[in-house]
Amino acid sequence: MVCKAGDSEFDQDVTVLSASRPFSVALDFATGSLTPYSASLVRPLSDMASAFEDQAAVESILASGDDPVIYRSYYPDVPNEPDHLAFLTTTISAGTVGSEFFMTRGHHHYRDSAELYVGMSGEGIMVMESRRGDLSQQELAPSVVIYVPPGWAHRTVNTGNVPLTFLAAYYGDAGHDYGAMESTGGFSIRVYRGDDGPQLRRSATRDRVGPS
Ligand code: S6P
Ligand code: ZN
Repeated sequence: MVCKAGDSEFDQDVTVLSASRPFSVALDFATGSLTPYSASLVRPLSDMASAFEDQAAVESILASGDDPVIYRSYYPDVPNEPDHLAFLTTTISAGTVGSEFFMTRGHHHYRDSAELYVGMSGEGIMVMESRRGDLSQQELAPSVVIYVPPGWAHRTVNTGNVPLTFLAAYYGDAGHDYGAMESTGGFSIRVYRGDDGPQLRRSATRDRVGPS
């Protein structure tokens, strides 16, 4: 669900920015909100149901009438052009679907290009997977900066009991490609709540869905 300036309950805080001139925004490290922002995206479970491994758990949550917000992002108005630096904040709620932690959908960039993440509050794990299948996991926490090299798909997982907020900056023309990972059943590893903390295990859905 994408909300543009002018159609959300936060309208009173929205000012249309112009990135043709310098601008600044206020960043709330606890909530992840940008003030002002130009657009926001709210991703409920029903919007990304297939991302989670335990489909019975997904159906059970949705059948109960609940549709938790998995994450929310705030965007300033930066053009999708090569010389611009796009950035946004994301807040992932705390929780699990079955035992799998709430997480982002995860993507490649259409143009393989680097991205920078800065942790603001909460704790989590970034799962990264290169086009040739190399894997990396990095802990994301306040003041931690994570460099995502070109060609590495990335997904962020909230492994804590409070919301995980972070800022990400990437090339304006990078684009977001969700299909490349989803067409093969998603990332090779998933993050679950274990008795002694987060557990990373091989995904059962990986390669179950193959390109046709
Ligand atoms: C953008 C950057 C992040 C994600 C956000 C949501 O390039 O990687 O800001 O967009 O965390 O993730 P996703 O995979 O659902 O778009
Ligand atoms: Zn990205």
